[in-house]
Amino acid sequence: MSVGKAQVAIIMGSRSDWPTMKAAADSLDALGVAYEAKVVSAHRTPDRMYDFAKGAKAAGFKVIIAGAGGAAHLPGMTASLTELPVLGVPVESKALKGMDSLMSIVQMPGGIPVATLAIGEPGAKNAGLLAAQILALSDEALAQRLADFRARNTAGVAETVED
Ligand code: RP5
Repeated sequence: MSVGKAQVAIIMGSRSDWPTMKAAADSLDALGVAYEAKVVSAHRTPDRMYDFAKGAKAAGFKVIIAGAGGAAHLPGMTASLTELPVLGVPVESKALKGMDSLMSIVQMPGGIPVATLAIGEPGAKNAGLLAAQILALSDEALAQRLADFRARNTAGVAETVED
């Protein structure tokens, strides 16, 4: 975990979501953004979810990344309890391969937005990057690290198909 005061909270419905959500943490680590990761379940620990979401802004968080699978209420419920931006990551479920998670998170009725990413690890990775981009709007050093990160990505793409 990055040192410093966490500006990003990564919450997830179960410990079983961590192998997916770790990709968000890895993105933030790569960009030197401090985060805090915790398990907060909308249906198993509703009081913890309420307390976390209500206190998130005062705790100094600027962005919340929320991952959940199945009937994935966590991102939407969290978004309903805070004005901080919530980035939702649909965790891949066994039964429906994450389509249930995706539809649960993306189909928010108008009024309470959740910015929904792709299913699984790519979504978690991008959630970390998107959180960093949001923070970079008011952090020039981070904006530069993001620009360097993208430049490295670009430089790593070969144009030829063979070595
Ligand atoms: C959701 O149920 C979690 O977000 C997780 O993706 C899914 C399964 O949870 P476990 O049964 O593995 O704890 O609440």
